[in-house]
Amino acid sequence: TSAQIGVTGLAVMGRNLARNFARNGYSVAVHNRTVSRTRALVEEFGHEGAFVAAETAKDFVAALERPRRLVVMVKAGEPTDAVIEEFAPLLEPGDMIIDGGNAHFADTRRRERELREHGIHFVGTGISGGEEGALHGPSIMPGGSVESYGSLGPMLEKISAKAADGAPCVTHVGPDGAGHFVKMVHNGIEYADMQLIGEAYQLLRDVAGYSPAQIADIFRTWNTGRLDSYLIEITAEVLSHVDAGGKPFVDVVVDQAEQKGTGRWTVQIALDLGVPVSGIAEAVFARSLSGHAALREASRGLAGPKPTPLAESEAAAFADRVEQALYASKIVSYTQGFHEIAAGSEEYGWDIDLGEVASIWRGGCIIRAAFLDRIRTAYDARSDLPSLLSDETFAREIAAAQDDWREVLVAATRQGVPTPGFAAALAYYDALRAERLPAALTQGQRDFFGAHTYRRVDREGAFHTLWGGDRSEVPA
Ligand code: NBP
Repeated sequence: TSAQIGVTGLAVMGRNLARNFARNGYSVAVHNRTVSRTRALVEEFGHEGAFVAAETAKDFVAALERPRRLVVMVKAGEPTDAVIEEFAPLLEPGDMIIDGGNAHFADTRRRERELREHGIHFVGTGISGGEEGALHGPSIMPGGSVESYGSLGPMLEKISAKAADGAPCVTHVGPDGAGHFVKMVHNGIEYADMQLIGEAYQLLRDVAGYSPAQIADIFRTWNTGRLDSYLIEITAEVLSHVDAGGKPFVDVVVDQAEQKGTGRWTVQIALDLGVPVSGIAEAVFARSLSGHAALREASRGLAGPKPTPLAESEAAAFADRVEQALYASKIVSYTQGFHEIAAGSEEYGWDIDLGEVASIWRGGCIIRAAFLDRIRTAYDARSDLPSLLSDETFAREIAAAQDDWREVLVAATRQGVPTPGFAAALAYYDALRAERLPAALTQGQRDFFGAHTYRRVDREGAFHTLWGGDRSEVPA
C-alpha cells in the first residue's frame, strides 16, 4: 500500500491532522517515536479512513508514494531537528518534509537551506486552530518552495478551514520561513486581542460594576456586531461558566497568565526589524507582570484610587464606549501586526500578499473574525496600503470611536484600572497623527551628549551643534 501523505508525531495535533487527511479521503501513513501512540490511533480511529501504521522510520518512508509528503508534528525545537536527522537520509530529491510545529522562522530558514542542498523541500508550515482546528479544519500557513506547494497545496486546501465565502484558509505564504513568520505574528496578534478583551472585561467589572454573567451577555451582544469573532465568543462562554461550587469560574482561577513563546518572539523580532508593535508588546508584558506574584504581593499596599462602580443608569452607556475603545484598539493591533509582516517580507524577500494573509485567517485559526474580511478588502483595494490606518473605512471607524476611546481611558486612569493595551494603542494612533513629535528633542539630546548629529527641517544634510563651545552649528 502506498500512502499519499504521512504524519509523524501523533500527540493531539498530529493525531487530529492525520484523521483530518483520512476523513478527506487521503491515505495516511502514521508514525510516532513511541509506537503505542501509533497503535492507539489506528485502533481508535482506523475506521475513519485509510491509515497505514508504520512502526519504524524506514517502514514509514517506504509507505509513502513519491514524491513523499511527510508531515512532522512534534514538539518544536530540538525534537524537530532530531526527526529531520532521522528521516532526511531516507528521503530522495523532490520529497517534502512539512514541519507543522510552532517553529521559530529562523530555524525554518536554516532547515530549509540545509535540506535544499539535498534536493529535499522543507515546508515550514504554521497551523492554527488548536486540536479542534487540526481535526475539523485549521488555518494553514505554508512557506517553502512554490514547487512544493504545487504538490501539497490541493491537499492542504481540502483539509483546511473554509471562510464564509468558501475560500480555503490556506495559501502559499512565501519562500522558506515565511509561513512560520506569519504564524508567529498571528500568535502575537492573538495575545493582543486577548489582552484587549481582558481589559474590556476588567472595565466592565470594576468601572461599570457588572457581574461576570452580565459581562458574558454583553460579549454575546458584541459578538453579533463588528467584533464578531471566535475569541469574543469563547470569552462569553468562559465568563458565564461557574465552578462546581457555583462561583464564577473567572474568580477562582489564579490570575497569572502563562505563555509558550510565540508572542514573545513576535516582539523580539519586531525590535530587530524596528517595527513598533507596542500593543502586542504590552500584551506580552501584561502576562509577564501577572506572573510576578511576589512583586504584586509586595505592591498591594501602594496608594491609588479604588474603583467605584458607576450608577446602574450609566453602566450601559459606558459599556458601549468600551466596545468602541476595544474596536479601535483592535484596529491598531492588527495595523501593527501587518506592519511587522510587511517588514519581515521586505527584509527576507518573501513578497507576502497581506490581503491573502488576512483572507486565510478568516477561518480555522484562533483570531478568526468577521473583521479579517474587512482587512482583506482593504488590501485588495490597495495592495501598497502603507498602514491599515490609511484605509478609509478603518480611518473613518476610528474617527467615530475615538471620543469614546479617550473617555474610557480617562475613566480607567481616574479609577486606577490598568489598561496598557488600550493606552498603547491610543498612544500609537496619536503619535502617528502628530504633526511634530518630541523626537526632535531626543535628537538634540543625542547631539549634546554624543555628537550624534541631526537633520534639519529646512536644509539638506547632517549637522552638529558645538554644545560645549560657542553653540554654533557645523555641518557633520
Ligand atoms: P507536543 O508539542 O506535546 O509534542 C509531542 C510529540 O513530539 C509526540 O509525538 C512526541 O513523541 C514527539 N517527540 C518529542 Br516531545 N521529542 C521527540 C523526538 N526527539 N523525536 C521524535 N519525536 C519526538 O505535541 P502537540 O501539542 O500535538 O503539538 C505538536 C506541534 O504542533 C508543536 O510544535 C506545537 O507547538 C504545534 N502546535 C500545537 C498546537 C496546540 O494547540 N497544541 C497548535 C498549533 C501548533 P512521543 O509520543 O514519542 O513522546
